[in-house]
Amino acid sequence: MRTTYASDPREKSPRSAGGRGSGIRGVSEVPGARIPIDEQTRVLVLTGAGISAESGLATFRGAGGLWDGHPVEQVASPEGFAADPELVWRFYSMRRREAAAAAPNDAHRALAALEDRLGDRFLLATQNVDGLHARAGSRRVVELHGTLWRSRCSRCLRPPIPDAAFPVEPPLPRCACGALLRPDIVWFGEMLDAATTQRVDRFMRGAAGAPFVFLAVGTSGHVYPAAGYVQVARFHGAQTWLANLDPAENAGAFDHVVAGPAGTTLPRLLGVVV
Ligand code: BJW
Ligand code: ZN
Repeated sequence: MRTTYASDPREKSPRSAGGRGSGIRGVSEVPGARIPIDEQTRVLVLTGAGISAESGLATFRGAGGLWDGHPVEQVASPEGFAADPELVWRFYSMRRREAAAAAPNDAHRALAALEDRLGDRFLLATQNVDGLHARAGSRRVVELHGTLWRSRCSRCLRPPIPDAAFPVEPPLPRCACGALLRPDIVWFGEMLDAATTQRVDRFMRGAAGAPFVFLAVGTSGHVYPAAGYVQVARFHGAQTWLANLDPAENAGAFDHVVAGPAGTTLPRLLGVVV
């Protein structure tokens, strides 16, 4: 049984259909919603670009998946970097500038407030690379797709270095080995860092027997493995919630779907004051 909530608690869901007991496609009209979180509940949150939209940062698929006329895969893939490193560095320098100028919003703050309450029963896995969760005060954060604020060698295995520079034209930054530096970001076709995914896996396994909530926020459910976490969480007994502006690709896999801007829906859903 899936429940869909309108963004305003007084508003009835326009997608009402089916009713109670009608299976995964069943949608009922419920006035508002609050995620049940008690003193035993463990909460795993997955965030995507949508949570930073109210901070003024663009989402990926919002502009038709294009940046400056280039498909995202062209500027966020090892093949794209090999073909045109200057173009890729221009894209990431712009992203660094925009992220540095942005400030966390109420949705980031609501998650930090929930972590304050839950401590080690909370984990935040973000696909975002902007660093806004940490700036809002979140500490138990796993950056699945890396971060804008480090660079690493495109050839050797020297450790990543903190980097907040904005290279836009040659000479592009190079490693001591002579190869080009690149943003420490997980691009399409690249493996996620094993330590980060293991931390998420461990948290899910640790939920055995305890009440467990999985909450995805501001993510279109297109990109794996993050888009599959809802299924894994469900396997581990989680009640699953999605808080998103538009219907996500994997919305059908969630028990509860809440439509609306995260800066409004999250404080209410989590019962926190921001
Ligand atoms: C709001 C809002 C508001 C707006 N409030 N909501 C299984 C099946 C098929 C393919 C694969 C698979 N497993 C792996 C793959 C391949 C690939 C993949 O998933 N491809 C799919 C596109 C089909 N995955 C990978 O390559 C990953 N690597 C991997 O799995 O390695 C092993 C492997 C490799 C190859 C084959 C098989 C296995 C790596 C993925 C790395 C993704 N990297 C990017 C770019 C770099 C980061 C950066 O530069 O920032 O990460 S892609 C891009 O998409 C970015 C994002 O983190 C990611 C997810 O996007 P997100 O966050 O969901 O954003 P949007 O824009 O899509 O959605 C925003 C949502 O917010 C919308 O729904 C709005 O409605 C909503 N919204 N305002 C609430 N105010
Ligand atoms: Zn090197």
